[in-house]
Amino acid sequence: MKRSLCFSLAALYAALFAVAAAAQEVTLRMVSAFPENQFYVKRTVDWIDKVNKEGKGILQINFLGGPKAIPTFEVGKAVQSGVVDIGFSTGAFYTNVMPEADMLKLSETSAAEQRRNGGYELINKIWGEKGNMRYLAKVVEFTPFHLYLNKKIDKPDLTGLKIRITPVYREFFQSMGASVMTTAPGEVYTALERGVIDGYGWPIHALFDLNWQEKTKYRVDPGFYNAEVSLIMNLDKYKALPASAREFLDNETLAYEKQNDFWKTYNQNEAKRQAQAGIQVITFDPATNKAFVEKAKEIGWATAIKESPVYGPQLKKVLAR
Ligand code: 173
Repeated sequence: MKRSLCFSLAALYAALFAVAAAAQEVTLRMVSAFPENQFYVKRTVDWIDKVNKEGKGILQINFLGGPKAIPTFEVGKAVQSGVVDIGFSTGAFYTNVMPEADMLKLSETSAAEQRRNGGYELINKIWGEKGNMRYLAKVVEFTPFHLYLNKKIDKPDLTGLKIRITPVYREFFQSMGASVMTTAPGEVYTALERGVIDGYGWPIHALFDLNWQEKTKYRVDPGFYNAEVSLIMNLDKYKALPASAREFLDNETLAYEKQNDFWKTYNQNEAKRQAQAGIQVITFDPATNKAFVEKAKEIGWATAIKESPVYGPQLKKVLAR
């Protein structure tokens, strides 16, 4: 009799504990600005699975999907307003929230260095103040952008060519005479297929995810800038998290960021894959190549400082070398 009372009390406590834990468990709604068939997103969905396993009773992430849920260029606004809690995006997709969003492409210091040199705090100051966002972690870096073309050029002159862009490439490509057209990644394949564009800006990787190799003849080397893709969160929601959930989320996002060396080998393989797919490299003489990269950087910072006279120079101190 005593024994069974003891058992039933233990069971009762266990049940109460489970109820209390479940009451504390927070579920965050997340969307991706990149299409779901992109490797970035699949890798992030794997990370979410791990978070959800480890976060039982503390925190869960509910992945709602890619641009079909929220269009690419609306994800930043959705995070800012709290329509969703977390966004997986690059800054170029939410310059409609603040111009600073696109400036992280100018990073020459790594995310790890930015955690140490005050960069991470500065980013969070700006993202909080102007975007009502918490910048959780950068999960793609060490990745240059390139110009991809279907017409051959023998010098960095894009006069007469129509190039698909995002804000990442606008001023740089325009400085070479290109006429430009902004599209989300999801629209590039059709634009290439229809011959609406002669080329596009894109990182060294992830062409194959969207089958663009089928419609791409050339890649211009060298690459320039440093692709940034990150997890951003609505700041009110972040602040309202129970301390244990916030600590858990900070740890999980940091652990994800710490895997960024992954991209170094991944990118080497992607370049090989492009060669195997018949994409030819266009490159110039060493002096022209050097000037090409320097011009990208110069135009990038000039634009940043013009668009954000206070934060542009502050960001330069922690991002540039
Ligand atoms: O070209 C793009 O769509 C773009 O701006 C970008 C930025 C970071 C990673 C991938 C693409």
